[in-house]
Amino acid sequence: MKTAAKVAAAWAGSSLAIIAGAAVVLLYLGAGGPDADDEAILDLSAEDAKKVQALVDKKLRLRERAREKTPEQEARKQQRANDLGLPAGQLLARKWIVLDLGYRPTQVQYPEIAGAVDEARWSLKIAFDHGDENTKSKSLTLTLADLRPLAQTFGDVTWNCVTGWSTKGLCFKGVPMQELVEFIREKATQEHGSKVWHEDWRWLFQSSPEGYTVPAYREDVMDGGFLAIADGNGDPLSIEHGGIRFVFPTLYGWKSCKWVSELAFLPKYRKGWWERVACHSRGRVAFDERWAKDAGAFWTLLSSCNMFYLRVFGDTFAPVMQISGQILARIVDFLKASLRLHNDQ
Ligand SMILES: Nc1nc2c(c(=O)[nH]1)N[C@H]1C(S)=C(S)[C@@H](COP(=O)(O)O)O[C@H]1N2
Ligand SMILES: [Mo]
Repeated sequence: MKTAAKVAAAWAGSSLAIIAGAAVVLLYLGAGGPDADDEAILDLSAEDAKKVQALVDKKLRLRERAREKTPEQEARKQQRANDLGLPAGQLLARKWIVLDLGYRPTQVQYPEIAGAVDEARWSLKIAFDHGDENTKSKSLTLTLADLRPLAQTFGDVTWNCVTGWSTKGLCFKGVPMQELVEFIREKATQEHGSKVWHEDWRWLFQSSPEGYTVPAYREDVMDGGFLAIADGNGDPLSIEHGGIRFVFPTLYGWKSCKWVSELAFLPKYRKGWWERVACHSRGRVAFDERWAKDAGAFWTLLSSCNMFYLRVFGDTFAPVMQISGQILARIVDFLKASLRLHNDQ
């Protein structure tokens, strides 16, 4: 097939998937709305009630069976991944794909990184507000001058996106999480005394100026994670790949915030952009932690479409995925706003 025909076919297919997907999201969000009828009152004879119960049981059994994978299916999935040296359920993309909501930090919101990171003006805010008097509006600002002396080289990182593509062999210069946290702890104590830093933080909550937010669990980010300040050669990362951004190799890509501008170290879980509609709280690659429990079916369907296209069209599919993803992000944003369901907290 000619490339143009392939792209057109991929487009048509993914548009359909998105429209179907949006309908399902709408249903899913709508069904969880405040006026869902939880306990319908039925007036059935004992015999009819039995029949209904039998039907329901049968449906439930069918659903269970559809969910279970046979050991052979599991093994095949694992084997396919092993052949590529990738985690289960991932396919190799030759290039490091740029993937985000399509909202880029603008000149107005974030002059430091519009176009390219203005390294002299870049800063990262650490917010310590824990809702008490000691920490109220207390914060800290880190600059690149703070971070550069702490940077190390990270070679051969594999990038795993939750939608099923992976890239191998990425290299970075970055500040290891341990060093970053220790630096923040010391600087916070120096500037604000001992009460702002909570030793027992559990979640790293990352935000960027265009509105992306994402929580990542302490143990996971400490497991080889780092704040990337340059590529392996020491050149700045492109703005498309997030300029100065987090990289958490044990987690799926959505946990690593691009253009990160603010951090909070939280004692309790708080959902971010994707966790509100689709994604798992932890997101560990080794445990296949992709989707939130009740949203799994829809997103599994959508990412299967994605995998299908990736398998058939290879990297030709990347721009289609990017644009479809951006359209999907707009739909989700619209639904979030209009249904006002699923609060951030
Ligand atoms: N600010 C921001 N960070 C983000 C995203 C985003 O949309 N906005 N997308 C996430 C997702 S889903 C992935 S896979 C990676 C993609 O990073 P890349 O574009 O450098 O491949 O960034 C993550 N971080
Ligand atoms: Mo992703």
